[in-house]
Amino acid sequence: MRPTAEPWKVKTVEPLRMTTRAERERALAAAGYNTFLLKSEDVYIDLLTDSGTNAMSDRQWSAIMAADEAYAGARSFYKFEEAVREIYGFRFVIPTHQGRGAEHLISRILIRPGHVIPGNMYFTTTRVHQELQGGEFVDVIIDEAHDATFEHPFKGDVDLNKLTEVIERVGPNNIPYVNLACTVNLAGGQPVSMANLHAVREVCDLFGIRLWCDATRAVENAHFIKEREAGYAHVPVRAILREMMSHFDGCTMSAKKDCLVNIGGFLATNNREIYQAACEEVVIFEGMPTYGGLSGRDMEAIAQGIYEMVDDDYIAARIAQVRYLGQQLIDAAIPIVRPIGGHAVFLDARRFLPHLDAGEFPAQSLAAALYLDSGVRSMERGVVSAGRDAVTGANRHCELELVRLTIPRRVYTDRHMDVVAWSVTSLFEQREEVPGLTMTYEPPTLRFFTARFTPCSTGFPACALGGRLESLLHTS
Ligand code: PM9
Repeated sequence: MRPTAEPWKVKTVEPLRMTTRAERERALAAAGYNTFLLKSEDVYIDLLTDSGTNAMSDRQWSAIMAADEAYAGARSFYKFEEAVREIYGFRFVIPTHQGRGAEHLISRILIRPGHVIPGNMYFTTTRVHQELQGGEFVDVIIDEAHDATFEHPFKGDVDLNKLTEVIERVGPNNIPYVNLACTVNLAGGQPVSMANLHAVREVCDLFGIRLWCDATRAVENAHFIKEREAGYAHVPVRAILREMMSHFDGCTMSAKKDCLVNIGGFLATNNREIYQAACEEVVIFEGMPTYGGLSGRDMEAIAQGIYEMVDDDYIAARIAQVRYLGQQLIDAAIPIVRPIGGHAVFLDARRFLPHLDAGEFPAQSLAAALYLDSGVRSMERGVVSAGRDAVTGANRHCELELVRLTIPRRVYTDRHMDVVAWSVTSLFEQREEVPGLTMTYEPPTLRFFTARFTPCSTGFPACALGGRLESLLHTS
């Protein structure tokens, strides 16, 4: 097959520090076996997240130099607003410091105690803001999304029967909006089809319910529609994104992902009343409606990033790199979530470490073992991330117990992906030796960020795992 490569070249590099196995052991223990608590200088390849870890283009850096840092009405805000209007198609735009800032605003504006918010699988920050307002998230994603092995082109789709059942059970007046994420992060970066968006909109219209979008990775979703949905093969991603967004009353957005920047977010809508309410709320929690917690340079970088993200060649290369890593793991018979998603490859920790039970946090343990082996940082997306039920306090049941290898945009080369694939594969060969973990500190909310653990029983074997980063780097 004719090879393709990224439509960009490297202009600036950031040196990475190589660590020894002993250094990584110390760093991991100091971090309480939680990869979130590692220092980045102790990490070789950082696949913790694609959030705010993007490499910006020379055009974004130039735009930063031209930023207007006025407290109110800055020129940079109007550029940002224009970019969101043009590419997403929403008229009213409010910047926020990041995605959860926008989630906070929409939850405060629309959710009242007793409300139910149907959505296509939970996301950690989204659900916590819904619950803080007294709402309850209800999952209406198709069943296939909870099965890591099931191949389905649009695993982010809503099950219309589930949605209708929830609406009829609690009554449309108790549903402030339906919230759809495109793509679905915790299902493995899986997309929603245009046909499903259309059908969900019809159900919402039938019952007079608003439809809201978590547009955090909607460009990746648009690319999957282009690849997989009949009639879209020759439609530019930019047009697909606009068509997707035309189904929604508004969106929350973490610009730290699709928009190719390091910080920022926004709330955008066509609804004047919601916009007005958001203007009133944003000044309390974020800042003036023309900066919302961002500097002028942040808004400049986002505006430019918004135009770059819908370049068909760029987004195709971005998805191809994720697939490049995922395919190597499939070829090595490593259990991963299928099909390979948009922003990450997800290891299925339950099948990777079948000797550990749920109480031993297999995904957390696998993430720790991978770091020890090669300095690759990943993220648990399983029972720790799912947290506890807001009412009963019990650990939430979680079908998927995953480790996310998240690929930052325009940052790593395919050679880095080779190192990751090699490390995961060698770990798989010694998987019986990976021990479980016990939680020693649990914060009350979003526990995955700061929880601490210790190895059960014997701990991580000193020799069997690891020492590999050194041999990888010093042998040809
Ligand atoms: N996602 C991620 O690594 C950041 C940290 S984990 C809480 O995947 C969706 C679909 C997200 C997301 C963040 C947010 C919140 C909303 N929706 O991190 O506040 O994936 O900008 O966005 C993370 P912010």
